[in-house]
Amino acid sequence: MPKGSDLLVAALENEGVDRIFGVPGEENLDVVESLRTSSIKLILTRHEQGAAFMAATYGRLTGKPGVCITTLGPGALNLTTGAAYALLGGMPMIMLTGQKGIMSSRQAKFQIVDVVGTFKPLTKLSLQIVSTGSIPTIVRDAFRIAMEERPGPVLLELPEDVAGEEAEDIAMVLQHPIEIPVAHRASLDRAAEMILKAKRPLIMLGAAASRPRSTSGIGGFVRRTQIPFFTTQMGKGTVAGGSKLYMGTAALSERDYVHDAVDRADLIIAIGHDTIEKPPFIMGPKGPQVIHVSYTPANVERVYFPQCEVVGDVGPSLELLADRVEGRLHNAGALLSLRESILSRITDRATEERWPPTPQRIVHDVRKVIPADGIVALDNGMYKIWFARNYRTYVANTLLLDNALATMGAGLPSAMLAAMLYPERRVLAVCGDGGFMMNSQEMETAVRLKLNVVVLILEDSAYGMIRWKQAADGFPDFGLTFGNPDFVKYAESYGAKGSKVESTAELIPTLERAFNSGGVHLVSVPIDYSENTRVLIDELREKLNQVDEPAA
Ligand SMILES: Cc1ncc(C[n+]2csc(CCOP(=O)(O)OP(=O)(O)O)c2C)c(N)n1
Ligand SMILES: [Mg+2]
Repeated sequence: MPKGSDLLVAALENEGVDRIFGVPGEENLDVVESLRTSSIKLILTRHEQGAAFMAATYGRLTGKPGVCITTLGPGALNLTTGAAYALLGGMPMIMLTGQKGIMSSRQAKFQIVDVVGTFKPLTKLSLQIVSTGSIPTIVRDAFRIAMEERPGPVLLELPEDVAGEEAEDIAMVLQHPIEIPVAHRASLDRAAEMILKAKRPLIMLGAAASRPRSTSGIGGFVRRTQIPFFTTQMGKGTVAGGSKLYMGTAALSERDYVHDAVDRADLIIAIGHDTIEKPPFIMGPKGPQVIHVSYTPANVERVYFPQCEVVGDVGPSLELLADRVEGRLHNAGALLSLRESILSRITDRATEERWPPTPQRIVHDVRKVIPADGIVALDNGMYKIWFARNYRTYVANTLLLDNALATMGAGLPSAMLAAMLYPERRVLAVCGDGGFMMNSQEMETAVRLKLNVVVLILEDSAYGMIRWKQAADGFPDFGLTFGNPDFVKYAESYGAKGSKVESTAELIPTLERAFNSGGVHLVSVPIDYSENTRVLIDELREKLNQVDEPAA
């Protein structure tokens, strides 16, 4: 007779789950035993947070939920940041947590916290399984909910006694394809009319444009309309940045060079924009009209209140919209004349020899060693703005960054997941010396799994982004610096390889060697963050004055 845990694992197999990340506890031992004889691989991590970031990134890259498992109380609570990462980032994920027996327990309240309650605001669904008979339907429902637009995390708590209980051999619920409805004809007609009337239209690609299911249809819309586009940080790559219509990425909310085009546009077609991202532009009473095209209606915010919404499956809806306007747009390229000046300002100082290297130089050199389909996964720090702004992407989901929860600590685990899914591609994690140390213990997991992954650590011995904001806000320099381990020795202690870049010219050859030698390789390089203030504050403020003068 099967046990509850056997039914759970059979239900996961029924969903096509091939691996589960986590740190089991006593309360999961029945599930671990059921996994042992299943087709599912158990991937142990060294912290539950790493497991959650990997599972969420699995969901992000495949569109199917990634699964992680932890014990009750302390283990489950270590999933909170990962749950929030998946919730804000729209990444499908299933979290399985253990619990003491619910029918009777001899351990009183030892280790018990209300996990299901804790996760209610951090998930789309948080539920305790109370009987073996409901397992097949609950699991099927959990996967559907996690995957449905907008995707996100689901938590299922399986108490120890339900897991160990003998159960009837219940049939699994079969899956079937589910299509998302296409936008209503009336909304397409309205949007087409606005596009046909626009004098200076612009397309913006946002976070939901990067969902695996979206990426194919969007390129066609851009090609057929020939309207230039810019992207949000999380919308990079869906349409190749090498395209002649790419105008830039909005890494800041206003005043950057890309905003020269945004500010002049009279219509923005925002495809897949999700207001969990730091605003890519600020709508105001006088600004451009906005058409929101996405799977779900727009959230109305003070900075985002579209005048028209095209809600439905993005690719097919855009195809219908393109049918209505193709060949009839006389102003499609009106803003293209700004492209050259925007893009050339962005690449300023990208080849400078200065030591330590500038962020622009580091982004430039990384691009040189990463092929078009290679994946760069960022942690969170100052360099994220530089990568979002300067790194050109040619393939969807090849720059994995988190502009939603913007948590530190996800760089290494998300890169590891990419390396597991795409062993044939180059994968690079780019981390600050602060963020790397938040989950650096997963180096052991990476070595144990024999992954090919390079980690570039940008050393400034500080929580640089906050230090920069502190200075920009006029506060004295205080409280944000720290010391670092010797990263080469640190890597070696895990059985990984380590290199230190000693001159700017050495960055590319060091990264090349790291990729060519295979395995897990840490490369540390110092970074000259004086560029943060010089460019992102002084230069952009200066530009604003120049723009303002003629108008005054
Ligand atoms: C988990 C978490 N803690 C704190 C922050 C706030 N924060 C954002 S960036 C940053 C500093 C990052 O330092 P580092 O990783 O060294 O990158 P750097 O900016 O120095 O390049 C901090 C503390 C955060 N986003 N996430
Ligand atoms: Mg730092």
